Amino acid sequence: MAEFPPLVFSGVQPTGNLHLGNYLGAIRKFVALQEKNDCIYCVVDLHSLTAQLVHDDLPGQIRSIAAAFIASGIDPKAHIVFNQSAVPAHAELAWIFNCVARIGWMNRMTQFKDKAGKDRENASLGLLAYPSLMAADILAYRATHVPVGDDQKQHLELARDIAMKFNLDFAERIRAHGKGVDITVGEEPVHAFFPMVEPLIDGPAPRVMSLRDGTKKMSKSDASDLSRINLMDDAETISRKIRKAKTDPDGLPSEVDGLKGRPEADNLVGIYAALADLSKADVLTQFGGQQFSVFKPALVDLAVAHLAPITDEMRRLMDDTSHIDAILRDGGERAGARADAVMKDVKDIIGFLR
Ligand code: AQP
Repeated sequence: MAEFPPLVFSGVQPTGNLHLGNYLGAIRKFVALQEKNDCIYCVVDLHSLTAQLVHDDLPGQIRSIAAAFIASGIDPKAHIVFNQSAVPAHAELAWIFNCVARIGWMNRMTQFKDKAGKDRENASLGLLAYPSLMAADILAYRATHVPVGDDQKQHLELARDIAMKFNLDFAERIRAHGKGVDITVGEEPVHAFFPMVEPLIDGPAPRVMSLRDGTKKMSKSDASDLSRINLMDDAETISRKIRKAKTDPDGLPSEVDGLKGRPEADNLVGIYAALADLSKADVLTQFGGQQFSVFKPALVDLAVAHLAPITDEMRRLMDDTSHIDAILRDGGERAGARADAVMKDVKDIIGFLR
């Protein structure tokens, strides 16, 4: 049976300081995946309007995400790095997906519920439709694999639902235009135009939690800067934040089971494991029975050693914006050409004259 050619796509919003959660949940995976895959990495600036309509320095924010990608090791020549608004196909396909997706699907999204809060009537339509644009980002390239943090899992399930509904509703036309690929979904054979995207979420820290509250995810929008380690933090700041990180009075357990019901300890062990490329069990073999007064300094050293070169390179890249802008422009042109080819087929399948 034919398969969609593997293609990795993911994006990061330019909505504030990138933090360790963004890095471990997403950017570090982007870097690892580029060794063996064709990859497209996007600064999703259209999405950022759902968080805040008027930004103080959107160009600077966009450049800083691109700089983080490149400083972390993404190769913008071998792959594609660009900003979403440079490729109109994202918004165009999102409109079509708004007509495919059901309002009930959107209303069930936990991120919408969290971000809209109690005053849902006053949330923007864009915030509700965010997952539809995210599906368009991925499917405008017919991408097959999406590295993301655990918080995006539900949105990717919705992208699959949108792809499936499009495939089924337009099945005859997809066949008539000779544009489909025979795939199996569950047990069912489907002649699909859009692939069923696979989330790539695993790892020891798929959801990095706040340093102040191990039950809340580390987030750009948390009011407390002590809750997160920013990629631009210097060594002294990282050290202060980890030393102040909330913990419980017990030492570290020797087994992973002993982290149950101890979210803060679990989080710090997960961060250590992810940074050291170890499992949590390996970390506990090393530190089981030790107090946080021993573990935290080791975590500081590891985090600083890992992040300092990235921070330095980001600062260097941000000093010469023309270099970043050239990378984004070139990436936008190459992404645009690929997305336009997909959009031509989408328009033929739907029946738009072009
Ligand atoms: N705490 C996290 N742990 C693991 N992965 C995370 N990601 C975000 N937070 C964590 C992953 O980072 C990628 C880019 O995220 P984004 O900027 O596009 O959106 P977000 O999830 O809304 O990020 P934030 O920091 O949490 O922002 P706010 O505060 O605005 O909500 C995604 O792959 C995401 O999974």
